[in-house]
Amino acid sequence: IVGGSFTVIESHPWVAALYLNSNFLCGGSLISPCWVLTAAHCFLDGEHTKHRHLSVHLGKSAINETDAIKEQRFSVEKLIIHKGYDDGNYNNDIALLKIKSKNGRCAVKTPSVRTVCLPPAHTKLPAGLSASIAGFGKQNFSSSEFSQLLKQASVMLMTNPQCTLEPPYTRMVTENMFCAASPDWSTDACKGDSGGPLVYEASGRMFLFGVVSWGDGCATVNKPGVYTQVTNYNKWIAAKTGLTEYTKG
Ligand code: 4AZ
Repeated sequence: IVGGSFTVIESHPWVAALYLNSNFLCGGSLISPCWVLTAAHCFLDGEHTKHRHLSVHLGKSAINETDAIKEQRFSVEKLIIHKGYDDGNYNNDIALLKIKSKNGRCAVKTPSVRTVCLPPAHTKLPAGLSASIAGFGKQNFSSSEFSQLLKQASVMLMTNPQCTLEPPYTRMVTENMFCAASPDWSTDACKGDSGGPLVYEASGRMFLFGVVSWGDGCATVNKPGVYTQVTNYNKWIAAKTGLTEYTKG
C-alpha cells in the first residue's frame, strides 16, 4: 500500500498472507473458517500454480516474522480459479482457496483471526464513500520489496464512468470491477496487495466489497486502483464453497 498507515492484524483479522514456495505472493480474505477469497491473477503469472506449493498464513502483522501465538498456518487443499478469468483485461479476477492445517482443522477464531462478511448479492457502494484496504504490498511502485508490516489505507469509491476516462481503463474496466482512489492520488494499493480486501463497515459489521486486482502503476494521478466487484460473485462463491450468501463475521 502506498500512503496510508501501518496497522496490526487485530484491526484486519480476515487478512490472509499467501505464499508460493515460502515466498510472499498475494493477499487474501478469510470468508469462512475453511475458505480464503483472493485474486485469480495471483496464480497465473508464468506456469500454472500448483496448490501444493501454496500456503496461507493468518494472524500475521509482519510478513517475515512468526508469532506462534497469533499465527495460524495452512496448506491449500483446493485452488479454484474463476473459469471466466481473462488475463487481458483482468475480468473475473477472483479465486478461492480451501485451507487445511496439519491437524486437518480450518481457521479458529481469535483476536487476530476472524472472518469478514460477504455483502448481499449485487449490492453496490455509492461513489464518494470511503472504504478501507489492507495488505503487505509495495509502499511505492518503484520499490523492490513488499512492506514488511501490514498497512491499511482509506480510498474513495468512483463510478465506472469516472474511472474509464483514460486508457487503459477505458477498454479494461468491466461491470465486474470498480475503481477507488484517494482524492489527492497519494494513496493506493500496489503490487503485493493483490487478492487482499477492500472492506466497508455497515451496522457494526465489516463487509468485503472488493478484491485488490490491478491498476496502471500505484498512486498515480488519474490512475485509480481497480477492484473485483465481489457482490457479482455471490452465486459463484456459494456454488464453489457451499456457503450461503451471507457469512457472519
Ligand atoms: C499489482 O501489480 C497491482 N494500484 C495491484 C494493484 C494496483 C497496481 C498493481 C493498484 O498486483
